[in-house]
Amino acid sequence: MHRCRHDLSKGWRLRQCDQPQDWLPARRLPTQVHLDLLENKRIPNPFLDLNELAVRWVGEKSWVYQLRFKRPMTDHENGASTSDLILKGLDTFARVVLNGVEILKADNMFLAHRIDVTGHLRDDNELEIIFDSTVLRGRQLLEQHSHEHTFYVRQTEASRVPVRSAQYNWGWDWGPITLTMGPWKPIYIEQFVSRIDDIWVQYELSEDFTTVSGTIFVLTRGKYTSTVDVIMCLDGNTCFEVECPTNPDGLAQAQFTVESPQLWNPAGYGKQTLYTVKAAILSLDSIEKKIGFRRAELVQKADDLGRSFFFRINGVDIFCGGSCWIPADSFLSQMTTSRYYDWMKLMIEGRQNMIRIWGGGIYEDDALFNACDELGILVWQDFGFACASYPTYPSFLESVEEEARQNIRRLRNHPSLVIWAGNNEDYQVQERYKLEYNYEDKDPQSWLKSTFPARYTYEYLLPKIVKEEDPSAIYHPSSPWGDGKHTADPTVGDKHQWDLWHGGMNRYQEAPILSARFISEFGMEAYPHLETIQNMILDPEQRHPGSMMMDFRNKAFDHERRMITYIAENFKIKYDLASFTHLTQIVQSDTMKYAYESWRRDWHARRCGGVLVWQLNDCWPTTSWAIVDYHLVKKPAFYAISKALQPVAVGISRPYHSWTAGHADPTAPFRDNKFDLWIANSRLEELEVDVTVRFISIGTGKDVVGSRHIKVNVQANDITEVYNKHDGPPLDPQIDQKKPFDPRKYDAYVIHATVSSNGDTISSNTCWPQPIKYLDFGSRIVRFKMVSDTQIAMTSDRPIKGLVFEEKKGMKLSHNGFDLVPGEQPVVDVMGISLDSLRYTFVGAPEGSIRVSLS
Ligand code: BMA
Repeated sequence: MHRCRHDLSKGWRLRQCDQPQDWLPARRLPTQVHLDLLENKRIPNPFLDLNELAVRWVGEKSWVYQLRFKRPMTDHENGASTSDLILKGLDTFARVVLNGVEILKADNMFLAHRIDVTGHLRDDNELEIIFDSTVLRGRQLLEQHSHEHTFYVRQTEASRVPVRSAQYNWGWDWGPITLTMGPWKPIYIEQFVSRIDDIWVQYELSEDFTTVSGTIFVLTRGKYTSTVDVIMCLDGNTCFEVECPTNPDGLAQAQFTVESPQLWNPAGYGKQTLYTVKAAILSLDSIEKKIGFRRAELVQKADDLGRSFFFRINGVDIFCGGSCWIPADSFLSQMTTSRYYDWMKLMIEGRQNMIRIWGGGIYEDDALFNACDELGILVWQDFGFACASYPTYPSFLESVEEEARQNIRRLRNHPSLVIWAGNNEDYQVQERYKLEYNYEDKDPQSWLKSTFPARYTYEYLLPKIVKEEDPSAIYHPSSPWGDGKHTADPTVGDKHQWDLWHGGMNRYQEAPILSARFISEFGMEAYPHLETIQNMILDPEQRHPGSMMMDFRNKAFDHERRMITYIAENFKIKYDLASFTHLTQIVQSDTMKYAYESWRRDWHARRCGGVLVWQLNDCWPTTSWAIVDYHLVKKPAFYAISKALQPVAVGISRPYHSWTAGHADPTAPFRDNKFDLWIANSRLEELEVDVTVRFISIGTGKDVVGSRHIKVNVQANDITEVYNKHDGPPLDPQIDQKKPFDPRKYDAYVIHATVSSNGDTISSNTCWPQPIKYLDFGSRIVRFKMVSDTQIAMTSDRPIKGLVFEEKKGMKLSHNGFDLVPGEQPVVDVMGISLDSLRYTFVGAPEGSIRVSLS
């Protein structure tokens, strides 16, 4: 009898534990309590208005899910000797009772469970799962363990810290307090005589990549498993096949060698070849998985700055331009394979090649990793700890160990997974609260006795488990982390650069001095587009900046001060919803432009190995640092990153002059005509290009001098500096310090560069004098021309800053967030909306939302 699966996803009901009669039908599994209550109209939609508050009570109750089902088939009928109940994930404190007998007590959301229920099944069965409140149980655990550990915590209450559950459920500075519960992953019964428990591969590529050799491991359970058939194939062609004996533990180890293997490469560096490995036991069971061969290295080599931190894949140094990822839904059981694929495809569309799965969420779903394998996205996965001082009492560590082993085993075949990090920002908690930490002390047992015992987890336990389960995996103790140095140290390891927005609240124009060896977080908040705002706040009276509902939905500390400061420093403030939305979005996209361009420039000599924005996505409709909102609607920042990550990208910068520091001279930025120009190239070949530089008056739109042309030999996988502190044309002659300065009469220019190769423009860029608010944007309009049913061209006879089309769910643009200059005519592909329904605005436009008029 072949292994068979009996689905238990339908027919469940649930009730509050203290309401014995009040059964409600449950959704099809997977599900969580809030979703079932919503479906039964017992709670309002937590994603609307202030409803998060109206559903908080749900998380403080206990709930029971119940299913009655017939015996799937008798052992006698199907010849199976064993029936296992599989629970892929329970959120979080759960007692599982089958026919009145407790068969499992669970307390870790990240674990899957397999229970032999052969002796428990009857003709008519009743399965009950009782979920306890995570927050109440968390508070009890705090009390129980407070004598042995101080639960320091950043972000919401400490009761999350002793609970092995996705930490963002307690609320985060971008997400609501949901405190979910329920069977968040599938549940089913498996019947078998024998089964294959797992198949995985350890391999090594020869130095020159011409041979791959290694071992395919197959773990079997049950009877008749003395041998297994093991096969590896590519596109249906078998490249390795063997019948392999198992050892007394049921483990088979098949050594293999494949000549001239096709490699798995990150997107943009070749194909993402995936081989299939299969194992079969007679006709009783078979299993197959995908595997990709690649060599991944994290290069941390001493250099004149400190130590490098960059990834080398298949011998090629890869600049990692990407994003940090949070759980894509506050109610994770709603996530589907297609939603994961849509998100990852969007990464590729935005030219991003690395995603960091942040530790306050989950060990992500197989679907996300499958998509990354297929698309060539490198994955950085944090272990599930964030922003706290975690305990190390024995039952906690046992649970952590089990969770780590299970998840490494689940994910270790994915070629996309290139690094595990111990946690998110827990060493910052150690620093903030001055917890004991002596880098020179290398005795893990002594760490356990310190006031920062979690060091044991991150520097001893997890690396040991990673080594045992996946010996070739790369492990990094934390994000951020650099050899035990202060987490803010820019010379080693990765860094979370929060002196933008948080911390020092530096201006984004200062990005060049905020560089580090690898920026694994930095960000800037922006509103989502208007449609998303309208759909999350029903009362039109509440749809304005600073309303109670707008403030409530932005969970970041001091958000209004920070946001308004960045806008006020750079733009004339307009406070109506449409204009303000636009300004927040331009602040965010300009921040991305400055950051990605200047930090990518530091790829030269590998001074900076990568930049990951905080954050790609949202878990509900909100205002946050996300560059794409909950509904997958992109903010202009998404496109700014995409442009900065073009394979060949020209960058221009002007010297930074502070304009509000004490006695700063506000005319200085306009008297300084110096500029830098460089070309970043991620291609592996040199390239000869033509560069044209124009200097265009912002007031008149005319070129103030003739353009400059230069041929440049662009270095492979490097940065080519073209101009350094180069003189642009003299600025407006009236800028003479001996005469009074009249801002109204004065004009400035944008520097515009295009790079072309064989006559095709491959990159362009516009550099504005800063701050934008000092510039006069009077009398300018944008003309739109229909090029085809789905294409629109734009022109203007004066420079335009930050033209943004309003985006909506289901609509797709090839680019958004434009700086226009006279003489250029960018064309945008538009899908999912008719061209004449498009609305837009730009900096200094008469209105915050203008309808496109086509000629
Ligand atoms: C980082 C993250 C998150 C947080 C973000 C924004 O440090 O790791 O904890 O959401 O900052 O404050």
